[in-house]
Amino acid sequence: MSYTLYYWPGLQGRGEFVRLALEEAGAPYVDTALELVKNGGGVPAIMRYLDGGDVTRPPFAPPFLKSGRLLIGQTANILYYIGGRHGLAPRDEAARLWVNQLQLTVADFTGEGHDTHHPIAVSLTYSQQKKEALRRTRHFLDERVPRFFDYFETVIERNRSRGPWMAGARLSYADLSLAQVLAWMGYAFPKTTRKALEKRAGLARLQEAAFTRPRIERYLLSKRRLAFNNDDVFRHYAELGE
Ligand SMILES: N[C@@H](CCC(=O)N[C@@H](CS)C(=O)NCC(=O)O)C(=O)O
Repeated sequence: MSYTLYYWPGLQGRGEFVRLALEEAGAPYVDTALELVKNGGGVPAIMRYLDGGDVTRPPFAPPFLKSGRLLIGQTANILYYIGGRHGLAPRDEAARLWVNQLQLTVADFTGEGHDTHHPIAVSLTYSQQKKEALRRTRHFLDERVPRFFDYFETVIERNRSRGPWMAGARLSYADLSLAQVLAWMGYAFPKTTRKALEKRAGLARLQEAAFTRPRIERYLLSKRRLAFNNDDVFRHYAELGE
């Protein structure tokens, strides 16, 4: 069965966490961000579900995924669903919850990364909150990045399977999401990220192992993978110090 992924066109965004899982699974999917409006894609495809008065379980925001009659929102929830169906999550409940917990922690970090350039309001532009963005970024890089990165490094170290992953001996969707976040960080804050990864071999190894998986590598080199850009969740602004 083919899935339909709904996400904003022109950026990787949180939709990328879902794309990476679908790509690794080799699951067929339609990405509405890549479809023309006249073919049912683009922003109208999303608005139909956000605003449609007939949608009984409306999502709050993209990404959301259609699978048959199911309409699933919230990235971690979507991944929980895909992971279970495509071998990207462990089978037993405790381990599945653990992977979900890791995914939610990746989501927390992603939110904090976003708030470096939009610390006051998403309705304001970056240039309307530049001063606050600079202040927020300093705290993010000095305090939050080491805290989150140390946490994930510890998780990898304590994984008894001793492989590159966070949970057990097999890759999970949370590993793919962490690799994505590290890639975003490398774009947004290259100096901090380079230094941070030099000190945390587990994180560097996980990213390398995830992004060199054959299907992922093929995807990253394809046209479907959009370039990093400053409409995205993580952005590069030189004046924020890097
Ligand atoms: N917690 C949600 C957050 C979704 C989210 O913030 N989506 C963004 C794009 S990446 C959006 O369109 N937000 C619109 C809004 O918050 O009003 C998730 O992880 O999926």
